[in-house]
Amino acid sequence: MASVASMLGMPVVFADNFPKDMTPVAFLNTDFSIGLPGKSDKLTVLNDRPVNAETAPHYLDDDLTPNDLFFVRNNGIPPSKINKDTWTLRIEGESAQKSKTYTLAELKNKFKQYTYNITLECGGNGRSEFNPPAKGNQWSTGAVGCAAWTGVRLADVLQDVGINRDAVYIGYYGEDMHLSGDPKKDAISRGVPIKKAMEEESLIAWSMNGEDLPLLNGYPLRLVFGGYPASCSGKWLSKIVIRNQVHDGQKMTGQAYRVPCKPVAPGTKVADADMCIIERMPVKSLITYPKTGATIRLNQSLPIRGKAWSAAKAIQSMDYSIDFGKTWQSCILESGANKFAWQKFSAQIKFPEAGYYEVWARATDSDGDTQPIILPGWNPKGYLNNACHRIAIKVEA
Ligand SMILES: Nc1nc2c(c(=O)[nH]1)N[C@H]1C(S)=C(S)[C@@H](COP(=O)(O)O)O[C@H]1N2
Ligand SMILES: [Mo]
Repeated sequence: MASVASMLGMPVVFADNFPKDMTPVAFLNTDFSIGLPGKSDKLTVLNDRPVNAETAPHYLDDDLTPNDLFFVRNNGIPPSKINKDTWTLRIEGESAQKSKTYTLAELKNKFKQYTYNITLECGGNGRSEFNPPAKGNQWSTGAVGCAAWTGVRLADVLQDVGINRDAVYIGYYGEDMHLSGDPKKDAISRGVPIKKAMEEESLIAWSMNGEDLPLLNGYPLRLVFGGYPASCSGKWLSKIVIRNQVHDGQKMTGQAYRVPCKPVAPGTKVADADMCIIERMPVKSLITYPKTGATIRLNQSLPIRGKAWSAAKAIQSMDYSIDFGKTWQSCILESGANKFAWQKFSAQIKFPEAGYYEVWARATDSDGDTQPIILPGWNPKGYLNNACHRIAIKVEA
């Protein structure tokens, strides 16, 4: 209800009475929807407190995901009343040589600007398929998108401040509010190893596809890290700490964004000490055309299109199967704009006779990692599901 109020700019008069687990009609995809600011009503809204919305595969068919179709994963309540002229980013921490504060204008003027196409995917994307189920947003396949992000290199800014030799990690802080409304609590404060922070594609970005970031994607400033869970890409960014230990902010510790260090049987309870931080998103792909359930005639061939991505240097090959994985044919695979950009694939499929088929798609990356056909390793929080995407096709005589 706090989200409804902030988005409508008016109070929800009887907010206290609203049942906890119910979604306000205003957020449902109906004719009466006020929608999410800057977002298409084609997004599937999973939750309103905090706001979480995903993109169906057939809406990810653009080369770059349009801003209004880019998924939203909030852990708290986004800031309201943002003034980008007075917004600042502070860099400090045990392993920073000094503390420094930059305005947006200073970031833009002082450092070289870069644009990279980078795929962001929530670590919990695909969670809804795990059994026994994992608590958390029941993402289907749509907590992913690829945009052209413009900003400055995080490395350049960190170097301007000065990094001590003992630096091991960076952590971020954003201006969103903890769900409890307690200003002393952070909604989320994660980070990455210093080595990742220093990579050339690691950005502090203010622009997405040539426009200001949408409010829900972190306006006016955010981090962007490809190949890592998107939870590392801090939104509404106001502070970065250079740490001499692994950052221990909100959702860095315990079981959050961690998987068992060694595989476990489904349903196993795993002690915190045996959970390891996710530092790599797995190879994955989506068929973005046609929409599942398409019907064609036997004498037609079916064009398919999609996207593939991984934390590795590149996707090396892309295959499809129409016989439930017995045989695989290769797709045409295009190269990506840069590391961490998703890559387009396509194929023309002929079917042998009329009937029900599934098209399965499987990507293999330059590290030789490939997608599993069935659900990969169960884990308590339901992360890293990179099973092959499947669509249903009816072929009529
Ligand atoms: N400040 C802040 N940064 C954040 C979050 C958040 O709730 N607050 N969510 C994280 C998570 S879990 C994900 S998956 C990505 C989602 O980015 P998007 O909403 O722009 O798609 O942002 C990350 N950065
Ligand atoms: Mo996430």
